[in-house]
Amino acid sequence: MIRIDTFRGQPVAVMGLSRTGLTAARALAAGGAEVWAWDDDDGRREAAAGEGIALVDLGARDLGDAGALVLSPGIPHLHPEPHPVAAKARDAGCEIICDVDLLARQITEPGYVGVTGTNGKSTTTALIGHVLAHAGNEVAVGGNIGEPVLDLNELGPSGTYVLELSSYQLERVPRLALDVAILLNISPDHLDRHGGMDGYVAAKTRIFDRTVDGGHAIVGMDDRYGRGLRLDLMMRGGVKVVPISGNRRVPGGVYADGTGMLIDDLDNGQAGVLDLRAVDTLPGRHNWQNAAAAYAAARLVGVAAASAAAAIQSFAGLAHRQEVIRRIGRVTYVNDSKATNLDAAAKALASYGNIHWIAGGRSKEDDLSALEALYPQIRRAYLIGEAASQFEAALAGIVPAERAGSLEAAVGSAHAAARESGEDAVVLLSPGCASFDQFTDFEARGRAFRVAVEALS
Ligand code: UMA
Repeated sequence: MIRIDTFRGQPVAVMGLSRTGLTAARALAAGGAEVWAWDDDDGRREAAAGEGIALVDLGARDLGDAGALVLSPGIPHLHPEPHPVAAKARDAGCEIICDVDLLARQITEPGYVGVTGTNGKSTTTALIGHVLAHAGNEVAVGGNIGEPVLDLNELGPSGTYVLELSSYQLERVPRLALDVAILLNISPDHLDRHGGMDGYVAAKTRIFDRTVDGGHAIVGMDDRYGRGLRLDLMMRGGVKVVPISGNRRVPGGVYADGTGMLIDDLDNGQAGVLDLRAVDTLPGRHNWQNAAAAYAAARLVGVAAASAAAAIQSFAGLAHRQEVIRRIGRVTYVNDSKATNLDAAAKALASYGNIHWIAGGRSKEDDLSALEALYPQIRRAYLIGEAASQFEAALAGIVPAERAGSLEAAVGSAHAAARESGEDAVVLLSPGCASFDQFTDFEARGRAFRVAVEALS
C-alpha cells in the first residue's frame, strides 16, 4: 500500500468504501490524516469499521474543513444527479478527487502513462505493462483495470505507473501529470453519468488536460472523435501528438497496414516491426490499434523497437476479452463477456467468420443498426436475457436466431449447430449488453460461459 501523507493532520472525507474507497481510507490514515469515511451501504460501513476505519456520517457533517472529498468513481457528482455528499462538498468549496489524484500528489518522480477510451483500455494498459516489464523496466499497472492505484508498489524515480483511467476518474484527477496520455477511441457509453455524448467526450478528452508540457498525446485515428481531436491538440500545442491506427497509414505515428503489419513511423521511417496476424491474443483490427498504442507508448518511454515487438508477441491476453477458452474439432469457443456495448461486440464480430453468436443481456442502446454490416459473418444467433426480443426483432429475416433463455442453454445450442455445420466456426459470447439482468457482473457471465464450454463433450 502507498501511504498518503500530503494531508497529515487534516480531515479528509472518503465517500464510498468499496475497492478504491477502502484503500484511500487506509492510505490516508497511515499518512496521518483524520479520515471521515462513509458509505450508504450498512454492510460496507460495518466492514470498514471492523478494520478500524473511522466512520463519520458525511450527510450530517459540514465539509468546509475537509482537505478534500475522495469520492469513489461509481458515485456521481454531476449526472444523472449529484450524490448529496458531493453536492454538499461542492457548495462548501471542498475539492472532489479520487484515489488516482491521491497517488499523483504523493508520488511525483516516476513516469505516468494513462490510458482511456471506450473500448480496449484494459487490454492496452496490460499490454503496455507487459512490454515495459519485458524490457526490464520497473512498472506498476492499475486503476480502472481493477487494481486500486493505492494498492500498487511505490516505484523509484525511473519506474512507470501505467494507469487505466475511466471517464469517471478523469473528472476527479486535478493533480495528475501524465508523460504519455492515450485516447484509444470514443463511442457512446455511460451517457447517463455525463449528461449525454458531449459530456462523455469532454470527460474522455480531459486526459490531455492532464498531460505535462512536452508530453505525448497518443490518439486513435479510427473514429471521428479521435481524428477531430488530433487537429485540436495540434492547434493547441504543448503536447506532441502521435496518431495510431489499426487500419490506415498515419504518418508520424504507429499503425497496422492493410496486411496486419505493425509499422513504426515515429521517426518517419515506415519500418515494419511485427506481423500482428501471428499474435493470437490480439485478434481483429481494434486489437491492432491497441497494439499500436502500446508499442508507441513503450517506444516513447525508451523501450527499443525490437524489444517492444518481441514483447507484444508474448502477450498472454486478458480474461473475458476475446479469450479463447477451448477448441473442439473445428470449433473455437471465445469468451468476450467484457463486450457490454454494441461497439465492442461489433469489433469482435468483425474479427471472425462463421460465427455462432451468443448475445443479449440488459440493453444499453435502442438502435442495433451499427451491427448490420456484420450480419454476413453470423451463421446463427442465440439470444439471452432481457434484450432477447430487441435483438430478435433487429435480426429478423436476415440472421437465423433463437431465444435461448439462459447462457448455458445458448452454449449447448450453439455447440450443437457449430459442430453439425462441419465447417471451421466460432462460438462467440460477445453480448453487446450489460450483464446485470442475469449475473452480478461481466466477469461472472464470462466465468459461466467458461464452465458451460468446459462441460461440453
Ligand atoms: N456507493 C454509495 N452511494 C452511492 C453509490 C455507491 O455509498 O450512491 C458506494 C457503494 O455502496 C460501494 C461504493 O460506493 O461501496 C462503490 O464504489 P465504486 O463503484 O466506485 O467501486 P470501486 O470498487 O471503488 O471500483 C472502482 C471502479 N468502479 C467504477 O468505476 C464503477 C472500478 O471500475 C475500478 O476497477 C476500481 O475502482 C479500481 O480502480 C469498474 C467499472 O465498472 C471495473 N468501471 C467502469 C467501466 O469500466 O466501464 C467505468
